[in-house]
Amino acid sequence: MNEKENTRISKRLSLHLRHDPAALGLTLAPGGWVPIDALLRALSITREQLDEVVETNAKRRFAFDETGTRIRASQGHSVAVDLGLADAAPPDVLYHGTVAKFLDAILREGLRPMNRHAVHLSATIDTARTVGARRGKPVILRVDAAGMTAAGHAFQVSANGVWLTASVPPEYLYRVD
Ligand code: HQG
Repeated sequence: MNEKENTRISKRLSLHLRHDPAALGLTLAPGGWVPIDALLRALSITREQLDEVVETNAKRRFAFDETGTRIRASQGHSVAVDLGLADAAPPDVLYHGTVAKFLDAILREGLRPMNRHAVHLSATIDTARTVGARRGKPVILRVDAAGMTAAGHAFQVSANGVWLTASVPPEYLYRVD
């Protein structure tokens, strides 16, 4: 499959596994899983195409279950879903990439999940910069994850290494210049 086709299928997977399964007549089972056979039928793609998209996805956005019969998005959902991720101890420092126009609101009220299920945080500045750059010139915030943990905030890490938390109050945020 060429790169364009791969990206097209990947975007459709993100759309339906994270945001709009109903458009394909699918519902997410607990954990966010959907049966692969139903998904293949709904998208008119083959198992080989699906395997290739999942394996080559640079951000490893999708994961199969241990039986190989179901698939889910590893993070990024807007529909109600409990991924069943266990709480995990984050590194002392995490990062969030955003853009200048959101900065005042973020430093006033903290990071909120907005349309998604959790705030997404990155383990490295580089990844945060890439996330922020989706919207313009990136602005990087350092998150005092150690302080949050000490105060009882829970974190989870997705299968593809994204750190998730319900919200980040402003006192744990520092602008990185
Ligand atoms: C901002 C992509 C105002 C926040 C990426 C962000 C990531 C606030 C936007 C993943 C705010 C939400 C997630 C507040 C947060 N006031 N703005 N209080 N709190 N914001 O897309 O983190 O390619 O939902 O800074 O790479 O940008 O889809 O979150 O700019 O991993 O796999 O509100 O999505 O991954 O935007 O990105 P998003 P995000 P995929």
